[in-house]
Amino acid sequence: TNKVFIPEVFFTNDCLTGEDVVKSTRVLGDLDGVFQDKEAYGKMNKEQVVYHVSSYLPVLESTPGGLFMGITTLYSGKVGQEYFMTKGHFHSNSDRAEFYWGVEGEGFLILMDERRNVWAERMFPGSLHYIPGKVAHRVANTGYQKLVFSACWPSDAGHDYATIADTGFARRLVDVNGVPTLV
Ligand code: M6P
Ligand code: ZN
Repeated sequence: TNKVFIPEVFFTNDCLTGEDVVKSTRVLGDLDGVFQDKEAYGKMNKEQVVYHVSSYLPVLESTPGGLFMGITTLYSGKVGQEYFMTKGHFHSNSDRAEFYWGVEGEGFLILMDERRNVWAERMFPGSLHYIPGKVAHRVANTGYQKLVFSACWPSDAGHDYATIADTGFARRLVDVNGVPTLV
């Protein structure tokens, strides 16, 4: 089905922009350096949409004690043998935790702790994932349809993309003879 969960929003935020819902899109060109296979990446259309995020922000960013909610739609695809995935991040306030839960489609949540241990949890409609503080997180779509997942995180968590940009994840999720495998 093509049903995507769109919440009815029962809050009015005090955000400076006056927007309750902030939508953002990441195209392939925004993910330079994210995928292993530079040659395959180089040949692909950089305008191709990899994922959309709708963020529900009832309070200002960095407010202590509040919560944010997001819905990410990650399309199916690969760069070389590596599945389309989100950029991934630690939190700027590194001890802040987060929930992810699967809504539609299938994939894996890839997690990495500060000692660079990496593991993955299968995502599917109804799967629930607790991401402890100090654990980097990214999602890969291993299916043939879009993967939709939701997230809830503290409004003072922030995104630390720099650590991942510098050193990446210690393992990658790739298609090995049709089987998603962490290598
Ligand atoms: C989830 C949340 C958001 C995040 C989004 C995309 O909705 O964790 O905070 O922005 O996924 O992930 P990323 O920021 O790593 O691209
Ligand atoms: Zn997060």
